[in-house]
Amino acid sequence: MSGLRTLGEFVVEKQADFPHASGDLSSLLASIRLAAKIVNREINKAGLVDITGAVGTENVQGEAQQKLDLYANEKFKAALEARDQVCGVASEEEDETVSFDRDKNQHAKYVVLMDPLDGSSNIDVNVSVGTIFSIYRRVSPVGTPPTLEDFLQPGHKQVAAGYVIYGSSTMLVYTTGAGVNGFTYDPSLGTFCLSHENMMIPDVGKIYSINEGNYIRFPKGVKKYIKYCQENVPEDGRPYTSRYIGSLVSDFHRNLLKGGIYMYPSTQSHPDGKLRLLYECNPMAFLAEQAGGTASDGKRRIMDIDPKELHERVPFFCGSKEMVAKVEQFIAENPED
Ligand code: P6P
Repeated sequence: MSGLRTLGEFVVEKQADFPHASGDLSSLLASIRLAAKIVNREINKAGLVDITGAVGTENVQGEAQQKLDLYANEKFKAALEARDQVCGVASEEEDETVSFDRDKNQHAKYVVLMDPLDGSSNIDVNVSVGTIFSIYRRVSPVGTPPTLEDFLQPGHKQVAAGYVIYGSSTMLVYTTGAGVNGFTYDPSLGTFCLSHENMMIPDVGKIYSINEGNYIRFPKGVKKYIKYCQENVPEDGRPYTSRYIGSLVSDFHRNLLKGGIYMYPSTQSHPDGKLRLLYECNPMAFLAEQAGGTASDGKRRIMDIDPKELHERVPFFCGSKEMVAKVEQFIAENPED
């Protein structure tokens, strides 16, 4: 176990790896760290105070908004706006992009896209949920309001990405393109401490994560991959196992540690898949690739997809590279009619 190193110290240390780094990204990550602590505090007492449950409104996806969805959205927006590094955000909870209007924000060079509280329908049943974030350099001129083009960038342009998982312990896992590192929150210190240095996902695993309730509506290749997992026992004699929490961050985090594949294919109700390209799939794809894994839509590398719309969805296959390659092979061999 490496000596006690906090997230703040680690980010500054790693900043030195970028000779031209001005410290802006470090400060941006510090604002995400702060918001994560605030949201963590509320989630940990959800159920004791009137902050669980739906608010009776829907987001742009037509999904019931949970009180904590909106709480998390406001806290992350406020933390990002309070500093000088971000000119605007896009969020699952916002129909349009949000431009930060103060002069210091319009001179900022980054935009952030986020799912402030992914899996929030699980909160009332005390299942882990998460925040997902994705950071880009703006492409519009500094000193002006951000434009939609600042947000519609392919995933390979990401400067940084990560998630917070509010689970049995709260962790912040992120990458700036130099590997993946995980920090566990110590509430007694109010600090994230390095607990998982240079995280790597095994090339192959035994876990497949998919909502098999949609089985009859899956593409043929996906059905064949599921049957392959169920009928084949790998050489080590240990069979595959199905694990699906219904919270992307939780399923991804477990697969990152143990090896595995997360799949959300196209279904009848979601012909383009359910997950959003910009603030769910791209950040998780960046993390997966930085940890030695892969992420595709079944055919294309997720991070090569050119976004057309802010909330566009894509089918998502992400995790251990040999497992993603296998399902891609089945999809290629079994084209839809
Ligand atoms: P389903 C949560 O709403 C989410 O976006 C992911 O976190 C999760 O993996 C998926 O949707 C669950 O969707 O259709 O299986 O309930």
